[in-house]
Amino acid sequence: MKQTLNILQNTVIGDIERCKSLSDLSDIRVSVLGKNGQLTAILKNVGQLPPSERPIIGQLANSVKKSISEMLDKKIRLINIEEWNASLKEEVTDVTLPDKGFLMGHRHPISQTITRISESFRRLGFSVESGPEIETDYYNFEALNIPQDHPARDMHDTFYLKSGDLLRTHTSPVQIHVMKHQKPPLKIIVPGVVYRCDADVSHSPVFHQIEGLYVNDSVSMAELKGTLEFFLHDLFGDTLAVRLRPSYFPFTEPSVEVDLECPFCKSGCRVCKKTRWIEVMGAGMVHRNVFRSVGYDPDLVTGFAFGLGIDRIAMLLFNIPDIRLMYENDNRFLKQF
Ligand code: FA5
Repeated sequence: MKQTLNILQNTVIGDIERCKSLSDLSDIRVSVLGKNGQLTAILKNVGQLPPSERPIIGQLANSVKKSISEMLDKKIRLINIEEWNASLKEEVTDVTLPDKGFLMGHRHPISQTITRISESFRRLGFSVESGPEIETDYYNFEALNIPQDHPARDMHDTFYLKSGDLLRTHTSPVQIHVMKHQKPPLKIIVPGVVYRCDADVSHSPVFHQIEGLYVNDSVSMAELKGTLEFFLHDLFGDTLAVRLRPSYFPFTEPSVEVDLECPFCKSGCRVCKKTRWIEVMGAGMVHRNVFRSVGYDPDLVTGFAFGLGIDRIAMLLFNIPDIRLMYENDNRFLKQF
């Protein structure tokens, strides 16, 4: 048995040394050390030997097994290094080739528009505030001089929650949050998401507004007009005319709608619905009742507020024909910006 083991060890070690590939090494491992391998068979039969031989043969078989295993592992490492060196010699890297390019993501047109609008207002000294998207009836309506049963509530197709709260229908409630916690002078803009039960090419159930609020001791309508003209000219170029039309919002008095001369035509087109003007926002002087609801004395402070639809501005800036395109997450659309 001793001789058989010695012969097996010498033969196998010779085979391993001559081996040129990992798959041949794997074959050797299976035929010698595998479940039905030669050495495994010997080890299995050690128990059948006379008791005096068992420990000697057992020890010898285990040491043969150990040296074959070590030899196999050593040879595997050697072949791996040889293959690696050979591939390095064969594969030439041309460092002068141009790279494959880096796939950059795109900022959504709405995010780009918010940044541009915010930068414009920052230059006029406005700071950016935010507020909750889930609102109480009080902040969204009541404190803004829209009591229960006021017909203006119908203009906001509101999503109500089971709790009785609602998804804010405009960014104007943030006026109340900010005024309740800060004293004038105040000069803020509030970009944010708002919700209305409304959907067609120019109406989305989820859209974005920017609220603006300036409160001080003697703010005038002329300042409102100057501020909005500066902003719209900054965004669309100063060749386009801006006009204010009388309107109605319960939280401003007087109230106006602000129109921008159509950037796409001089005589009327599909975008301006042949009117040459595009309505871009609502605005006005803050109503005395709104000041009362936040604890300001309406005889001591005045202010203006405005609210514009960011999505509509983005449609104008980027020439996007349908508001819904901005919410469909279609990469072919988003890649263009
Ligand atoms: C308001 O929401 C007022 N809170 C704005 C305001 C603020 C007026 C402060 C005075 C003082 P209005 O409902 O008109 O107003 O909406 C303002 C703008 O949001 C609109 O001019 C329009 O550009 C945009 N808008 C309204 N509904 C939608 C909609 N469903 N999808 C996309 N944009 C919309």
